[in-house]
Amino acid sequence: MDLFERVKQLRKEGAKAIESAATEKKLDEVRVKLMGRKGELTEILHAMKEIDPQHRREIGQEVNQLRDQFTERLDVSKKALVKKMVEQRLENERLDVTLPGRPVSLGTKHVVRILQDDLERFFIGMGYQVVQGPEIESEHYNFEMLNLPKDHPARDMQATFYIDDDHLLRSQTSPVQARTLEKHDFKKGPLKMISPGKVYRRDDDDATHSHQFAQMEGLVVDRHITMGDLKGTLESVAKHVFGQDRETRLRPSYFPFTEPSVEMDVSCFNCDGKGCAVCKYTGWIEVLGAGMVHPNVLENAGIDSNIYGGFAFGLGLDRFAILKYGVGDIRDFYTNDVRFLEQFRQEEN
Ligand code: FA5
Repeated sequence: MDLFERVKQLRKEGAKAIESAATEKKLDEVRVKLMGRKGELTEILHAMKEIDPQHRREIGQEVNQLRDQFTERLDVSKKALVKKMVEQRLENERLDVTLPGRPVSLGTKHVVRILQDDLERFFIGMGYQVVQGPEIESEHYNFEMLNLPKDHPARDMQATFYIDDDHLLRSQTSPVQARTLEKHDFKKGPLKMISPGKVYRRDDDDATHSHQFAQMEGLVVDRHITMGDLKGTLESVAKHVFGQDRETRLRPSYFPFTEPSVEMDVSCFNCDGKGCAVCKYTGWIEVLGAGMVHPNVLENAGIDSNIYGGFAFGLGLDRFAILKYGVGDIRDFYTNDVRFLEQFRQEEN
């Protein structure tokens, strides 16, 4: 085929190839094929050496013209492809800002925490301060300061999780009593405090016992505090939490750090006091221990027990929650089934 024919054919084929390149990559391949160093136009230029000078000029003009033409078409095609790509991306990534947002599901407070917050407000309203104590406690505060010397048999009831010989996960919130008594300055007024928090025991877990649970300690020390003050306080707490109708009773008990000591029971929510498996067929569920602060506890903290006296109580927040909400098993508080926990959303305050 003579060179004129090749140019003519290349003009046709080149235009078609440029037109049908659907992507920028394909278009670039076409460019290289037509105009690259080893491309078809270059080949024609090389072949021009072999023809006579008169035709060479003519062909040269045609080839130049064709190169200009290809350059322009490639340019136009590239612009069109880029525009198409941008439009397509804009379309794909279109954001409808008018769509309603996805709802964020909010967690709820844990039911024991809800009760704790409620009781804190109740006691703050009666002039109590809220005090925190450590969960890893020394034997000194967990036992000794509370009138439980080493080898005292009552320690066995609370044999618990030891960290080392002198430290344990506190078995009760009562050590906060001792810590606060040591620091309190009675010249500034009486001591009225509560201390909520987690405690740990080697208890056999059942419907009303867990190896970890929450207590709220209470302590009032001043001159002339009587058992009547204790009884009135406990009854008003019980009425506040359980309403006027649920029955309560105080029963004599023993704690080394109070004398006399009592325990308060609330009538069983499950059987209304008739007796069932939840209350171990007694009709009552124990919710707190309490009593008049033992003189030794005051003296251990450097307070003259001839002048000052007081009452203390330690209530089980989980037990309160069980009774208030009719929960069949304390373990439901700790297995973290959100369906269980969400039921108390409306109690949140
Ligand atoms: C005490 O822990 C004393 N520190 C309470 C106290 C404080 C008495 C101040 C006097 C003065 P007790 O071991 O009875 O006492 O526990 C108190 C309350 O914690 C119980 O009434 C009960 O409501 C709760 N409780 C006890 N053991 C468990 C358990 N294993 N699981 C859940 N709640 C418990």
